[in-house]
Amino acid sequence: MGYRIAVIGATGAVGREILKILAERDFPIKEIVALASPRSAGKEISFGDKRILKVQNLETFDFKGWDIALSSPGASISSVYSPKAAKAGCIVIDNTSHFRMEPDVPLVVPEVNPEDLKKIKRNIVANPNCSTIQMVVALKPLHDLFKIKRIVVSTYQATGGAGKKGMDELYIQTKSSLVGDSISINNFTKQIAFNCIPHIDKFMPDGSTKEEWKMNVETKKILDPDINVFATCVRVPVFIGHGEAITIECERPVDLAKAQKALRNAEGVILFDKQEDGGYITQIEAAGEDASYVSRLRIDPTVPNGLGLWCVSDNLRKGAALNTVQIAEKLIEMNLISKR
Ligand code: A2P
Ligand code: 11C
Repeated sequence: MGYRIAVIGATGAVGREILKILAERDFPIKEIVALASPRSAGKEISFGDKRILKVQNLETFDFKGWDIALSSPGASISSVYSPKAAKAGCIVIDNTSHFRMEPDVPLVVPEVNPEDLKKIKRNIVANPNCSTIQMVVALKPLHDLFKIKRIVVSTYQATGGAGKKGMDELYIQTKSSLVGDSISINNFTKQIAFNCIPHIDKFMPDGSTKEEWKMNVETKKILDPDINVFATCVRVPVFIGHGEAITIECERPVDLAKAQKALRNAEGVILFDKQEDGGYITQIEAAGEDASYVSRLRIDPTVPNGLGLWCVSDNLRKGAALNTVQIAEKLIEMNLISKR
């Protein structure tokens, strides 16, 4: 017994991770289908250790009778196919930026705002941006204690955030530069191998980027509309795992010991903060793991009630695929979806 699950964008970096996580967590599946572009139709991809799925063409797929679609094909494709699946009665958990800020679409991180799932109206739930997810998971316990009013964050984001093609570009450029071949730039605006690029997503009229804008508006929708976020988002030559240097200013006095205790007890967070050489978590260690890791927690004495921390997480897992699967699990747990 279980659900009929469609994975949209199954051949991509996030889609493959979704298949892996569904198998790992023994998600209750009655039937599963992998969907991608016509280019991939007929290709075989693995699901768990034992099963192979034949990829089907999203464009011609009929969602009638399917219970849940876990969707990561990019925003423009989602804008067409997520409403189509939702209209056919399938609950879509959409991983793209397309629906996130629509008022009748819940934007959910299960450890932070699961109750928002009750507001589901159009059969669509949005999964937040990866850089927002790991930050709100880490900050929720601190917000409950001290009431955050402002966040300043600088991100160190992996190329995996730009999909498989982003990781391929880092690999190819690194190899080319080590053997002295010419470097070609296709997916980023500058060379990413041995470099950092302070630009993710398109530019907005105020000079910020859409990735930075997303961190502000999504945090407001998920955690608290009164919190203001000033973000600087940077692409770094890492395959998987986003790092974030976060500073918060709070309304109430900050107590370091209370903050440590709350983070130790928080769902989805691992506090690893030895305040010694190597006593912190980096991207390499977070890759393949589920938690939002917090290290370098310390008082910021330059503002009233300030606290600084380093947060790192696997952007393809908690930042995307895992959060998507956890939303599906929460919908089931909260009886918001029924088995056919
Ligand atoms: P495909 O592999 O057939 O192009 P990533 O973010 O890693 O680049 O992955 C994007 C995912 O979205 C892939 O599975 C890709 O499938 C899928 N995709 C891209 N364009 C389309 C489309 N026009 N219709 C359906 N799926 C698409
Ligand atoms: C990146 N955060 O690292 C982006 C990827 O809004 O879903 C996810 C974009 C999004 O490039």
